[in-house]
Amino acid sequence: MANPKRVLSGIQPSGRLTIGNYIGAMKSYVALQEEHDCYYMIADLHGITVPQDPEALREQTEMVTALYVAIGLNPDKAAIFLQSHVPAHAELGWIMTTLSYMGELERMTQFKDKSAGKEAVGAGLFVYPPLMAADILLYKAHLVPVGDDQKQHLELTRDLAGRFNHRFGETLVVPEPLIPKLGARIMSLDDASKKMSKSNPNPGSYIAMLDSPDDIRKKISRAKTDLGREIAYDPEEKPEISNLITIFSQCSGKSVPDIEKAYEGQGYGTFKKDVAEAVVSALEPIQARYADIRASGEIHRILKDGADRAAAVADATLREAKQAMGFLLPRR
Ligand code: AQP
Repeated sequence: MANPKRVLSGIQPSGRLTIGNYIGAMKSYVALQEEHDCYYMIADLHGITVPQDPEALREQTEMVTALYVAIGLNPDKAAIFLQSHVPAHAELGWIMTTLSYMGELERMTQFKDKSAGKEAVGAGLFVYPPLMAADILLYKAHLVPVGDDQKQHLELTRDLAGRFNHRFGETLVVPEPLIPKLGARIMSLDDASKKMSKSNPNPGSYIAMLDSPDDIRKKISRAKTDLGREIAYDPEEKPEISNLITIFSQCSGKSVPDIEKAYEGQGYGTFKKDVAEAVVSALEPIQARYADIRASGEIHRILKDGADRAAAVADATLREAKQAMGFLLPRR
């Protein structure tokens, strides 16, 4: 490793993962594991900040774990683990909550979006960002690969790390977000003003990584399109087509200008068919590997090994942080 950095990221098992999760975050996970010391968690403690059916939570947790491996993560290189298997997350999460201000948490757009129009809003949703800060800070992560929607939470994490260090002495690392240049915010297929999201009640709004080829074709053929017929990348004027161009580019490896050139003078029909085929081709090998991993029964061993490696790092940071704050530590 030339200049290895510590990397931490995670995904909530709150639904079926979408190509938004894949393009915005997971593709970077794989690229980073070759050069860096990577920790990728399944954020189950975050998942329960909105109500989850216990059976569904178990299934989705296994599904996310198997998808991590299916996209190409190597458990011998990157630690793959459940957030709930490393208790230090909850403990540093509480500490970060005590360092957070109500005003800054009230300004979080994810909290505002997820609580909008709800009569009863769980307190867990409100304190989600300090728990996310703890996830990252426990590993002294330098880099956090995330989609654009997590930028604000990363800013808060940086503020909390700085606040901690200022009050208690240099202990935590201030992390940097790693956000892809293209595909940082894949939008809903039915409304390009909203991001594609796995917990959207309309399955037509997203493409799940495990959708069948036929479902993918149907969903893309029904995806909303802008007025006109020009295939041009212009997120302001043509948000729906620009979203499809982004998906096409990220799934095929073709550049945006090459795609625009190839479809000059053609209508949306042919373009949409080709987008669908690119998505199907990108997901097919992942789906095949996914089936093998689920059948192998390897998931629990991978998670055990990952949690052991993660806990060794996380427990040491937690101990350091508590010592700096003045907690009496148990004698070893
Ligand atoms: N539409 C998206 N485009 C690009 N990146 C995305 N991510 C999520 N949606 C998109 C990125 O995926 C990672 C994991 O996200 P998460 O599961 O922790 O929660 P989220 O950001 O709230 O994603 P979802 O799919 O919308 O989940 P739900 O519906 O459960 O809230 C993050 O890096 C995120 O940026």
